[in-house]
Amino acid sequence: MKSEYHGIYAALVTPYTSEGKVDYRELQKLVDYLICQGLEGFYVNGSTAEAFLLSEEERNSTIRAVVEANSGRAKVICHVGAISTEHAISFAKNAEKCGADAVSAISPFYYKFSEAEIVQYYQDIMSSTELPMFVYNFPNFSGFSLTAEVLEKLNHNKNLLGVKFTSSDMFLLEQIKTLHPELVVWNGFDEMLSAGLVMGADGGIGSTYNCMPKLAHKVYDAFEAGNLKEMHLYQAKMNKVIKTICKYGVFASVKEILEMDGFAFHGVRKPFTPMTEEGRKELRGVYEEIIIPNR
Ligand code: MN9
Repeated sequence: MKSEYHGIYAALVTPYTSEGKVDYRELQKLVDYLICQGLEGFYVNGSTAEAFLLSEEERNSTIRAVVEANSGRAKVICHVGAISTEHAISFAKNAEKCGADAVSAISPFYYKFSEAEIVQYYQDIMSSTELPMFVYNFPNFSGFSLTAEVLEKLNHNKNLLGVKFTSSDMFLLEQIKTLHPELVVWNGFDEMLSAGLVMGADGGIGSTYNCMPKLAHKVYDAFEAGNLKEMHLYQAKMNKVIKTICKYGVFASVKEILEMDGFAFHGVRKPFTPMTEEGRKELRGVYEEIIIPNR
């Protein structure tokens, strides 16, 4: 049976004002726009949101603004991960207070924490609220790779609901879903959405879905309809856009494309670099060639 958590979720980007402050109004406009485009939910304060470049207060206000704009229409998952368990718990409590549907957390990073320490970190966060938890597995960035055994340990907690799986290890994705069919697995690399779905993912959470929600949904719908050839075709179209997005910086590029649709986001926070003229031109090219005709 399909879980209530499925489909395409945007890992929301963070809009800024011309002074570099978080622009909550513009963020709320984005939430409304993406719901109208057919997305099933949002991942707030994730990597895509430049969460580790935001202050605690900004992260707390961001989830409040998203829940308010969403107004019960789509699902809202709040990423609460931090290097310190205490901070992560504080973000989780705030997410619960604001009315988020679930939390998610990257494993604590920078120090080489032991597996036991990482397990305890998740247990502590899960015990701090009533909200369900999606463990965020992103070995490239966090340095920690989730295993079926660690998940087994975490699964004793009633609040564990699933995994956001940002890795190209499709074997592991399949193993997780097969060993734990009750858990929800999210595909995390947008360029591999079709592969993740085929190997058992319930849906995808990603940054590029902000700027091509319809095309991403076509991949998902083709999979659901059992039309694998069509699914591959749409994935290949998406990947032409993603290739350009990756070339010029994922977050700056996604924002740049949304600006072509009328949003005002004012770039990315340092040390990320602003969009170049060359990037802007190339992104405009894929926007016109692929995004516009596929919505
Ligand atoms: O977690 C996202 N990863 C990051 C998911 O933001 C670092 C993905 O959506 C990627 O941005 C995307 C492009 O590689 O797949």
